[in-house]
Amino acid sequence: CRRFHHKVGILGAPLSRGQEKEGVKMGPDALRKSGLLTALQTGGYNLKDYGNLTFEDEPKDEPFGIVKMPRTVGKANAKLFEAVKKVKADGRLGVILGGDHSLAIGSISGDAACHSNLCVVWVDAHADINTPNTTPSGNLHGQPMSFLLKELKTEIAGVPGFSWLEPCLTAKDIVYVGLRDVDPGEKDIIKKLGIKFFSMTDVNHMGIQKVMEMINDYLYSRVKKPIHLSFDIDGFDPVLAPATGTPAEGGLTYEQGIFVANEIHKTGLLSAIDLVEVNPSLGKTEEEITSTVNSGRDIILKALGYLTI
Ligand code: EXY
Ligand code: MN
Ligand code: MN
Ligand code: MN
Repeated sequence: CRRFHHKVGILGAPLSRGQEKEGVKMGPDALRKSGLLTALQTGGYNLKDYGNLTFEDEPKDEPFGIVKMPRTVGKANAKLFEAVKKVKADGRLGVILGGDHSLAIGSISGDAACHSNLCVVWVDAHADINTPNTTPSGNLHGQPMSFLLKELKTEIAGVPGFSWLEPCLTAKDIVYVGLRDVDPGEKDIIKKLGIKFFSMTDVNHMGIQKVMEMINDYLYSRVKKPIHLSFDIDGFDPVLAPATGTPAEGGLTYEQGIFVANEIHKTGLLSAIDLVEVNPSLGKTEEEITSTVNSGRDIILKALGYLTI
């Protein structure tokens, strides 16, 4: 165990305009209040809190096609990109508290600016790979992957607010875990680009241990590469994590999620983690909120090796 080797940087990113439910702005503070930072301090981590970024709505942010709030989401991501670059330049493992999943555009780009060979493990019920042309909702939190992939660069050309962005990943650098609500257009893209994925059906059939072994072989067993873990709380089953904007039945159990985080910790290659889509205002009871927030907190702690022997 290398519990004490990590220098960690916490960064709140209350980005919410990638979807339409206000409460996701409260995700970072809810995660902070869960005892995340205290646990890490007590655990002996060298911790720096970079605070929460603030994001403003851009005036006259007209839709691009049906894509909503492109300038606002683009500018917020440009700010996050710079902030994550700073955390990485400080030599710290980045912990990005969301916020909706569109923040992965800035977060992963910032991480990749420091690590040109970055790979990504994306835990989610959704593939978030719609393009501005395939999106059924116009919500940018369903599209971040298409903004990050070099293969899809032409698909995102001209979206206002993103002129700063240069796609940093290729299709072979990413793996999905937990998929169960994927749009037809997304399935086509995943197939065409040959993106590796483990749906919930795969997890149920082969077991999470086998899935993580295969991810290990596929992504980083031959050449060691830094890992960005982008963890959408809706990857978990809604029984466990109901306080989120787009819940989907039949998700990961607590133990399966924690297993994923622990396996990634064990590689020693974690560079940054996003914990996104916690929306405290969508919990129907205090218990629903606590269960959602604490599950997210535990993913972060486990990915950082907290209390791991
Ligand atoms: N695929 C749907 C869309 O593009 O609108 C739903 C996306 C939900 C995205 C959530 C956060 O992962
Ligand atoms: Mn450890
Ligand atoms: Mn997502
Ligand atoms: Mn999702």
